[in-house]
Parts: sequence; structure tokens; C-alpha cells
Amino acid sequence: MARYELVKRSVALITLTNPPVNALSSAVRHAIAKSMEHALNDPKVTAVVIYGENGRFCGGADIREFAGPLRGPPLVPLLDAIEAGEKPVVAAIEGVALGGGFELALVCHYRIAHFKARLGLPEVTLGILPAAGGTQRLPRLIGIPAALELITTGRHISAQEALKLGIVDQVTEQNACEVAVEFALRAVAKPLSSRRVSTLTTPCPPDLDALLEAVTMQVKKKARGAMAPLACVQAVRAAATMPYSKGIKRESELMATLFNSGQARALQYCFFAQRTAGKWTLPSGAQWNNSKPREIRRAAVIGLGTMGRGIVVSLARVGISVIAVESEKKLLETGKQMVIGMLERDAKRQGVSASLNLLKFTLSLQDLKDVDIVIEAVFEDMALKKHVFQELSKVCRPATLLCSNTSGLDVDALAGVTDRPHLVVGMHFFSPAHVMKLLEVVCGPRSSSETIATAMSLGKRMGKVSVAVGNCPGFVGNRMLKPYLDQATFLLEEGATPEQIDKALEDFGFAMGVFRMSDLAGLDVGWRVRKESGLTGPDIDPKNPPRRRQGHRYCPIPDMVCEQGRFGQKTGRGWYMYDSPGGTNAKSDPLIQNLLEMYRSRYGIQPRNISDQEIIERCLFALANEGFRILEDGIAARPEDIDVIYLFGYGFPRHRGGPMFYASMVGLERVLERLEHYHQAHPDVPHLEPSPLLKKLVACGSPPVQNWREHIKTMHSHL
Ligand code: T1G
Ligand code: NAD
Repeated sequence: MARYELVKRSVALITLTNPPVNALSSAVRHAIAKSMEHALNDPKVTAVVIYGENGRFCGGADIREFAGPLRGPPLVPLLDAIEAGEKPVVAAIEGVALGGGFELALVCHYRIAHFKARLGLPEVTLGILPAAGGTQRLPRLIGIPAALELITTGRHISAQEALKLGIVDQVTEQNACEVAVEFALRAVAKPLSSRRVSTLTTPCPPDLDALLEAVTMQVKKKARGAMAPLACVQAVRAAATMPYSKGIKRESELMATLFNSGQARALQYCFFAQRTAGKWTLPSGAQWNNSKPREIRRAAVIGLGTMGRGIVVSLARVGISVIAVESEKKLLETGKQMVIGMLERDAKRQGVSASLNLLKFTLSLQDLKDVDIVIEAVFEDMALKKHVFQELSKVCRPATLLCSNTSGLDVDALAGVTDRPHLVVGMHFFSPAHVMKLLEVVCGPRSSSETIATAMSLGKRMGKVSVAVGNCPGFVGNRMLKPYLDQATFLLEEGATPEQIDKALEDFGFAMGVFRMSDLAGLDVGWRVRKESGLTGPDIDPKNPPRRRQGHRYCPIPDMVCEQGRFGQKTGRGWYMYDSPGGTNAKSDPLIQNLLEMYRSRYGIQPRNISDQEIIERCLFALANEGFRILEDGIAARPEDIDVIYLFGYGFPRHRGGPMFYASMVGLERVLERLEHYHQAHPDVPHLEPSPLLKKLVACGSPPVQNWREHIKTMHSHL
């Protein structure tokens, strides 16, 4: 777990050897303690270098050990002893120095970083805080404002930024270990007292209280209910106002509160769920580690609308050449200017030149003969998409992969019109596609494992979190959205307002409530879908009871809003009003209040007071209930996949873990009981009826979410 060797006759080189990230497991801590003791006691040793094997210094505490009792030497006294030692210790940082790994570097007397290294204290993203002295040492080294920013965001910084901030002493393009050994030899004669960071006085701005107050407000607003960022501010305050010996106690108290919280469990679950999602498996036995993706060098994107532009930018950013196709000259030119603008802004931010030579814009599909992959992003219209796929089938060489960015249409129906159904797969990006991290890879029944592997790996290369899902209307994310949206509009009928519902969801932690989100996405999109599915529009049979469609309860309020030309932010009016079309500042609109009142009186609905609890339960339990059905249907392979989709695609609060994890935290029995209650009250709403899988899990004693798979595996997989 750590190798000890003597180099240059007098330097003890301690190399952490715990792949893949040299996490500080109990065995590693034990090995460091023994090695340090040896080095400090051996008279031949004049200096020490700490290094990590395989070009990775250290990824911090071993998160997998958090679930069990602490074993092995605790980190704080171990690190204090390294700092207090009488021989200079130099950290040779390559790859990453994160969390406890960064804290280990902070107790070394000098830090040398490779120019590609990244450093940071990401504990806050795991619902905890840097608890091995990080909140006390970093402010002493770089001052309160910079330390607050790094600790409360968990942001990784480059070696160059670390040098500017005074965190590292030298950045090198050579082997950091070799440079550190030479550095250590030169450090032997120098006094160490000023190099012990815990003994430094924290540089404090004169207006410390005002600064902490302002940061607390700012952090609170961004945290949306997460506790860890605020605890981080309190810990840094201790570094400013207390001696190290007291500050470290405060850090430990705050950590104890966070460590046992549901939020920390949720955030740590998210960390592993994200990694689990990459490990897709098909019933055929093909999976992430036995299916080879194809190499993608040249891509094409069809349709340069909202989605196509972002997809082109995401591809070009990672060095893939792209041919972008539009249907009309004017649209092609507009799309081209937008894409170039986005790439130029990118390049300006990074201080490099935009990779515009990778791009080609055309009106002709004939130009796509030689591409490796095509991503279609034309209107959501099956006939049009089928036509495009038929054309592509004729034009592209037989090995070209054909992908669709459809939000919910049948990917297999598209495969069926081509000469290569095994090379067809859905690549469902989220808007704006150059920003949003989620990619649903929609596996049709005929998609080959190589095709799926290629789409998953391309997504990863584009910086996306890719999740493999089965093919059904709406796939996973949009299929679950329907019951969630329906509940929100039913609650409007019954007496709630858009403001109240949004506030309840935002207090829960959503980035945006459902109505603000709909205004942003555009209300016309759903309206078109409802018209196409025969739920609204001029062809509806007037004999239909007014608030029922296809045998179920139906709320026509969203259609009424659209009929008034209110499509959301883009028209300056939607569920809210905005200063102008395209505005983002949502204000309550009395016209919507009137519309709701008139609607209720027209249908004789007596509005009632609806509690925030009911809003949360109805919206979120309906959402999770559909998630259970998706698992039952084999459309998602694991609850983790569903949670990752909601975290990265729909703004679900990370500190709640995702809809499925949240249901397990609430308690499956309670979720079942509430769904039964609401279904009894609303028997004409099928999605409130508890799913068989939920009932089954409750009957099995409500196992933790990581064990649900055992209860699902007998069911049919569409993946
Ligand atoms: N503990 C346990 N496992 C870890 C781990 C860790 N710290 N970091 C990574 N892994 C596993 C990961 O689950 C995956 O496993 C494999 O390593 C490769 O990871 C005292 C309390 C370092 C930037 O938050 O951010 O220190 O899926 O796929 O893309 O104050 O991993 O193969 O089975 O992510 O190259 C703080 C977390 C801990 C860093 C590498 N540290 N790690 O990214 O590979 S708390 C962190 C990362 C702490 C102290 C406190 C990234 C990475 P598997 P990967 P990667
Ligand atoms: P959009 O209307 O903004 O753009 C579609 C573009 O395709 C238009 O510019 C149109 O001119 C072009 N086009 C139409 N037919 C064409 C053809 N034959 N050849 C070349 N170009 C053609 O639509 P959008 O929002 O970008 O959606 C595109 C696809 O992405 C749809 O399938 C949609 O469901 C899906 N999608 C949209 C979102 C979203 O939030 N907008 C999110 C995920 C997926």
C-alpha cells in the first residue's frame, strides 16, 4: 500500500500504491505511518518525498470505507506528525491531489506539481468537509477568500492556478518525483518552522465578519438546502478566529454532524451511481468491458436547430470533425454563425484559437459519404425522421453509425427503414446540448453491442454522463416526466398556484420548479405532442367529458395557456410573465391567476388549501412510481441509472440522491402508503397506482437501493 525506498543515498521515497487513485484506505494510512516513522528515525535519511504510483498522487480518503467503522490510524494525528517532523518532506504531485490527498500535500513542507496535475478539496460534493486539517491549513496558506471559494465549491484547480495561489512551490513539466527528490536534497539545510502551515497566522481581511456574512448568504442561496457548504464556511471561520488546536476540533465537530447525515449518504451514493452508470450490460452478456467501441474521427449532424448546434459544438470541442447539414440556405447560415460564435466564446475563455477548421456546413446529404457517425436532430416528426434515415442509408458507407436525438420516438422504427438496423441507436442529448451533461443512449432491440459501446464511449469523450436505456416512448427521463407534470397541473386545478408549486419544489432543492422549467423549455413542445397523441386540438370529439381523455383524468389548463400564444420565456409569457420575449426573470401574472379562477368556477371545483407536503409527495412519488415501472419493464437496468438521469438531465437535487434513492430514504413503505392514499383519492389517475415492483420491494423488507437489482433480475430487459 506504500513502498519505501532510499534514493540518492539520503532521501526516503514513500510511494503510495493503492490503484486506481491511491486512496487513503486504512492500509495506506498504516503504511504511511510506518514509513514516516522509519524515515524520521533513520539517521541516513535527511529528507522525505511522498509520491503516488501510476502518476496519481492521491484521490483522498477511501470513500468505500465510510460505510464501516474507522479502522487503522486516524488521518489527523498522522498528518500532524508529518508536519511536525524535523526532516523536510516534499510532496511530488502528479495526476490528482484531492481531498485527503491534498491535505496530505498540505502537511508536507514543500509541494512540487506536474503541470498537468489537478488539486482540490471536493469533500463538499460528497456532503462532508475536508476533515484532515484542510479547512484549517488552506486558509492559513492562501487567505480566507480564496480558501472559502475552493472549499465551498470543491472545484479542482490546475497546477498553474495552485502556483499562483501559493499552494505549490514549483510546477514542472518533468517527472515530478525526480524534481522533488532534487528539491528535497536542497531543502535539507533550510529551517522548517515557516513551512509548517498549521503554525502560520491566517491572513484575514479587515472586514472579516462582513465577508463571512456575505459568503454565507451566497453559499446558502446556491446550496438549495445542502448543509455541507455552510458547514465549510463555519469551519473556515474557525481558521480565522481560533488557533489551529481549537480550529481542528471545530472542523471535527462539524464533520461529525455531516458525516452521519442523509445528505452525505445521498451525495456519496451519487458519486458511485455516476460511475455505475458507465458500466452497461446487455442480456446477451455484452457489456462495457468486453465490447470494443469504434473509433470516431468524422461525424455529421443533421439539423442545426436548438439541439443540433449544441451537438456540433460538443463534438468539435473534443477534436472530432463535423459536417453540419441544414435544409435551407438561410437556416444553414444562421446555424453556422451560432456554432462559430459558441466555439469562439469557448476559445476566448480558454485563451486558445477556435477549432473552426474541423467544421463543414452543407445543404447536401451527399457530403456524408465517408463519415463514421451521423447524429440526426431534425424536427420531432416520425415521417420526416424516417425519410432522413432512408436517405442516410443510401448515402453513407455501410459501416456508418446512424443515431437519432429524438426525445422519445421509437428508435427501432427508425432502424427498420435502414439497411443496417444493428448500427442504429438513440443518442438523446439534453438542451442546451453543449452544456447539459446527460446523454441517454437508447438501445433498440437490434442495436449491436459495438454500436452501443461506440455511442457510450463517444458520449464520455464529449464530457457527457452517458446512461444506456431501453427503447419505449420517452425512454427514461421524459417518460417519468409525464406523471410529474400531470400531478403539478392537477394540483393547479385543485387550488394550488404555479408559484406555490414551484416554491415547494425549489425548497426541496430543484434548480427550478416545474412551471419555471416548462417556461424555459417552451410550452409549445408538449402542446404539439399532446395534439399528435389525440389529447387536444380541433379533432377532439366534443362528446368527450371535459376533463377526461382516453379514459383517464386530463387537465386542459396547459393547452389553454398555449392557445393564448403563451409559449414560455421565448414569447415573454407562459406560466409567468417576463420583461420581454427571451427574458428570464419570472414574475407572477394576474392573467394566469384569473384563468385558474375562471377554470375552477367553470367546472365547479372548490379550491382547497394544499400543503407543500402534498405537492412534494404527489409530484415526487408519482415520479418515482414511474421509475419503478421502468425498472419492471427493463427500460433502465438499475435504479442508479434512473437517478443519474434525473441528477444530470432534470436538476434533481444531488443531496437528495435522485428520485429512486429519495424514495428509499423516505422509506418504501411510506411511499407505498402515500401512493395508495392518493390513488384512492384520485382513482382516475393510473400513475398514482403503486407499481408491482414497489409492492414487491416492500414485501421483501424494503432493501437498500443498491440491492434492488436482485429483485428485478427475473424481469424482462429491453437493454
Ligand atoms: N475512494 C474510493 N474509491 C475511489 C475514490 C476514493 N476517493 N476515488 C475514485 N475511486 C474509484 C471510483 O469509484 C472508480 O471505481 C475508480 O476509483 C476510478 O475512478 C479526509 C474525508 C480521482 C478524479 O472526492 O474525483 O478525502 O468504478 O472512474 O475519471 O478530508 O475518481 O472503477 O470501481 O472516477 O480517472 C475526497 C473522488 C474523498 C475524489 C479520478 N476525494 N474521486 O477520476 O476515475 S473524502 C474525492 C474522483 C476525503 C478527507 C476526506 C475521481 C478522480 P470503479 P474514476 P477518473
Ligand atoms: P429545432 O426545431 O430547433 O431544429 C430542428 C432543425 O432541423 C431545424 O433547424 C430544421 O430546419 C432542421 N431540419 C428539418 N428537416 C431537415 C432536413 N431534412 N435536413 C436538415 N435539416 C432539417 O428542433 P430541436 O429542438 O433542435 O429538436 C431536434 C430534435 O431533438 C427533435 O427530435 C427533438 O425532439 C430533440 N430534442 C429536443 C430537445 C429540446 O429541448 N429542444 C431536447 C432533446 C431532444
